[in-house]
Amino acid sequence: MICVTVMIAAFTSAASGQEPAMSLIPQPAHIRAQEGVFALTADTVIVTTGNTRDIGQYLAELLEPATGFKLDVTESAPHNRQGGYILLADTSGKHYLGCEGYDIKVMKNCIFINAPTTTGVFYACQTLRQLLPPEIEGNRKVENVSWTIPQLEIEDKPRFQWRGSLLDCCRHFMTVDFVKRYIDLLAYHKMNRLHWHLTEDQGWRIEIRKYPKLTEIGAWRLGGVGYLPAPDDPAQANAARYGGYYTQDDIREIVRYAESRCVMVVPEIEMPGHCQAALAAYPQLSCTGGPFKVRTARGISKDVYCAGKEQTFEFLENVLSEVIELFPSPYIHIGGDECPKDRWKQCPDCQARIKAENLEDEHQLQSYFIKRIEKFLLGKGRRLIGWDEILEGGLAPSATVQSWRGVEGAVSAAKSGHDAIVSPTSHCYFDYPHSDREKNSLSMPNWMRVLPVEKVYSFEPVPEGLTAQQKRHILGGEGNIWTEFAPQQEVESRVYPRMTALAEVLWSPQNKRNWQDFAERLNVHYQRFDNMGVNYYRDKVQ
Ligand code: TNX
Repeated sequence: MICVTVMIAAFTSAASGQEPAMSLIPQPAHIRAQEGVFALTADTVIVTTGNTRDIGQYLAELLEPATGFKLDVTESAPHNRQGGYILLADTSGKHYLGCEGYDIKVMKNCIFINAPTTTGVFYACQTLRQLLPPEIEGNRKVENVSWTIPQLEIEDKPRFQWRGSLLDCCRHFMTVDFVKRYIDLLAYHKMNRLHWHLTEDQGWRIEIRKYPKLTEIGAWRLGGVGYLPAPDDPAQANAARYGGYYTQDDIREIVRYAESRCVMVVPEIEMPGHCQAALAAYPQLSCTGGPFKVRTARGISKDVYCAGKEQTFEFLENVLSEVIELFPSPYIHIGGDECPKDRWKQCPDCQARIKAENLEDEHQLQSYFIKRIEKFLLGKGRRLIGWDEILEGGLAPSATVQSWRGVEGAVSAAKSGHDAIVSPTSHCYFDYPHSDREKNSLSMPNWMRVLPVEKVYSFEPVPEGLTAQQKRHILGGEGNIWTEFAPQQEVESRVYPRMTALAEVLWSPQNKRNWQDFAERLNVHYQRFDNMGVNYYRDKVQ
C-alpha cells in the first residue's frame, strides 16, 4: 500500500514536468540543494525557542488542513520521534541576516530555522510552505501526496526594506475579512507594508469619534456600485446607496492581524485634495461652504480643504490624533496628490494666508499646508509620507516621497537627502489592465495603459543617476491597486500575478532576476494559487 502511494506521488510530480519543491517566489538569495528529502508526517514536532511560539503555532495551523496532521508544538527537542522535528529559533548571533533574513537547513530528520528576529522566522515558514508540494495550500485534507521537503540549505534576506502595496478601500469598500486575506497574500510573498488608502472624494472609511458625520454621511454615496462612471456620465443619478466604513475596533483588529503577519499598516489620510466625502459631512472646511455630495464619478474633485481657515487644521489635527492612536506605524501617509488650485485662487481666506505667510503662489500654499501637518506629526513622533506632488513649492524637511508620476520624484527626493518609495504608473499600477484583451473587454479608459506581468518583473526600483549615498534613500516600492475599476471581487484578479512579480523584484538579489526562470516558477505558483482559491488573472489566449 505504501509503495502505491509513493508511486502515485512520484508520477504526479513527474507528469507536471516541474520540480515544484524548488519553485520558490521570491527567489532566495542563496540556495544549496542536496540529495534526499525530509518527510513531514503526523509525528513531526515543531520545536520553538525564544519568542517563536506563536509562529510555531501558526505553522502547525498552516500545515494542518491539507495534511490532516495536528503537529505538536513544544519547547523541548524530542527524543527518538519517528517524524523528526522542525526547530524554530530566533538567535541574536545571526546579525548578518538583518532584521528580516533567515536561514533554513533541511536534513533527513530535522529542519533548522534560524533568524535574528521573529520576522525572519516567519519568512522562513513562508519559504518552507513553498518547499512542500502545491497541494499544501488546500483547505481540505488531500490524500496520496507525499509531504516531502528537499534537503537543502537556504540563506536569505530582502533587497529592500519597503515592500508594499496600496489598497484603495474608498472607491470600493472591502470587508474586514477581505482585507485580512489581502494581508495573508502579501505576507505569503514576503511583502511587508499595507498602504491603506482610507479617505477619498468617493468615500471616508475610518471612524473618527470626534467627527461622527465623516462616516454617517461621508462613507455613503448614491451610486458607483460597479465601475465608477466618468464625470460626465449621468447614468448613476438616483442610484442605490452604497458604501461602508471601518469602526475603530475593526481597524485595531486589522492592525493586530497584520502584525502577526509581519505587515506594517500605513494609513493614508488624504489632504489637501481628494476629500470631497469629508466636505460632504463638514462643508465648512471648504473654500466655498458647499453643499457637497460624496462623489460617485471617478476623476478629481475641484473642491479641496480650505488652506486659509484655521478650522481646517484643527480638524485635520484632531483626525490625525485619532489615527495615530490606532496605527502604531512610524509613518503616516497624508496623500498630497492631485490637488487642483482653482478654489484657493478664488478664496479670500487662502489669499490672505498666502499674503500673511509671504508665499509666492498656490503651490507654495500647498507646501505650507504639508509642512504644517508634518510639524504636527513629528511632534507626535510620526513621519510623513506624501505623493510626489509634495515636492512642488518646497519639500517638508523630513518627508518621505512616494514617486508615482515616473521615478523623477524619487530622484529629486534622494538627491536632496529624503527617503523615497518608488511606485511609477508604468510598472506598479495594478488597476491598469493586464492585456489589450482585458482592457477592451472591461472598457477601461485609454489612460489606463496595459501592464503585463513581464513588464512588472522588469521594474528596477533604484533609478539611474544616483550616487551610492543617494541610492540608500530608496526604501523600496509598492504595487498599487486603485479601485475605480475594481470592486472587491475583482481586486485579486487585478493584483495577481503582478504582485507576485513585484515581490521578487523587491526581495530577491538583482543579479538573480531572470524572466524565463520566473515564468516557469510562476506556473507552479499558479497551482498554489489554485489550491488557495486565489482569483488570479491568466490570459488563456497567450
Ligand atoms: C492617480 S496615484 C491617483 C489615484 C487614482 C489613480 C488611478 C495617485 C497619487 N492618485 O487617485 O485612483 O491615479 O490609476
